[in-house]
Amino acid sequence: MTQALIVIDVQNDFCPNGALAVAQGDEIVPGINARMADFPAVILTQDWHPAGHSSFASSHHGKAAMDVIDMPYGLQVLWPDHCVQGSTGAAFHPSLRTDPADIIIRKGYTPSIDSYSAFFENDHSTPTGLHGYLQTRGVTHLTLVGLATDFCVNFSAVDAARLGYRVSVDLSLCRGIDLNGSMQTALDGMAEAGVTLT
Ligand code: VGL
Ligand code: ZN
Repeated sequence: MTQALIVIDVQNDFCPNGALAVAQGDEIVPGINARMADFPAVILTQDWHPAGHSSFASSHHGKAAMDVIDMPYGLQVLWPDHCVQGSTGAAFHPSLRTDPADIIIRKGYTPSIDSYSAFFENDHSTPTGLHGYLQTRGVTHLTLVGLATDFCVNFSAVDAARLGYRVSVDLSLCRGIDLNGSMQTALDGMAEAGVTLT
């Protein structure tokens, strides 16, 4: 059994004053830093969109942030412009320790598809490569922490459980957006998928 810590999207745009700020998103940074030493493998993910990405409300005429539209791969929430490649908003929170990371997985770079999950884009079929990486390293058990609980942490945890990993989400080191009840839906969905919530 090999354990990995997967730190989801602890980036400036998801922290207070960021473009898609998650309340108290920065509070979890010291606790995440402290946990890194407990794991033989540490993986960071980074939301990494090209300018004009299709998940941005600004890319759709007449649409506003938090509107929901139908995309070829299903429903998509439209977000404020965030985590644009190379921007300060896309950078990791300045206090997050990045040196212990073995690999940084970027996602959301395909212009026409969003990617909440660290494993697959939102079409649920285009892989990010993380599964192959974990398999070749023999990782079987995952602990997920980060932002946002109800979007990227949730989608990553459910995909990981479906791929056969033993998955736990440390909710004390996550913070959520909670859009129209999305937090409860996410907690129920993770539990249903067999994710351990601690
Ligand atoms: C996320 C919305 C859009 C997240 C990323 O990291 O949870 N949410 N892009
Ligand atoms: Zn995004």
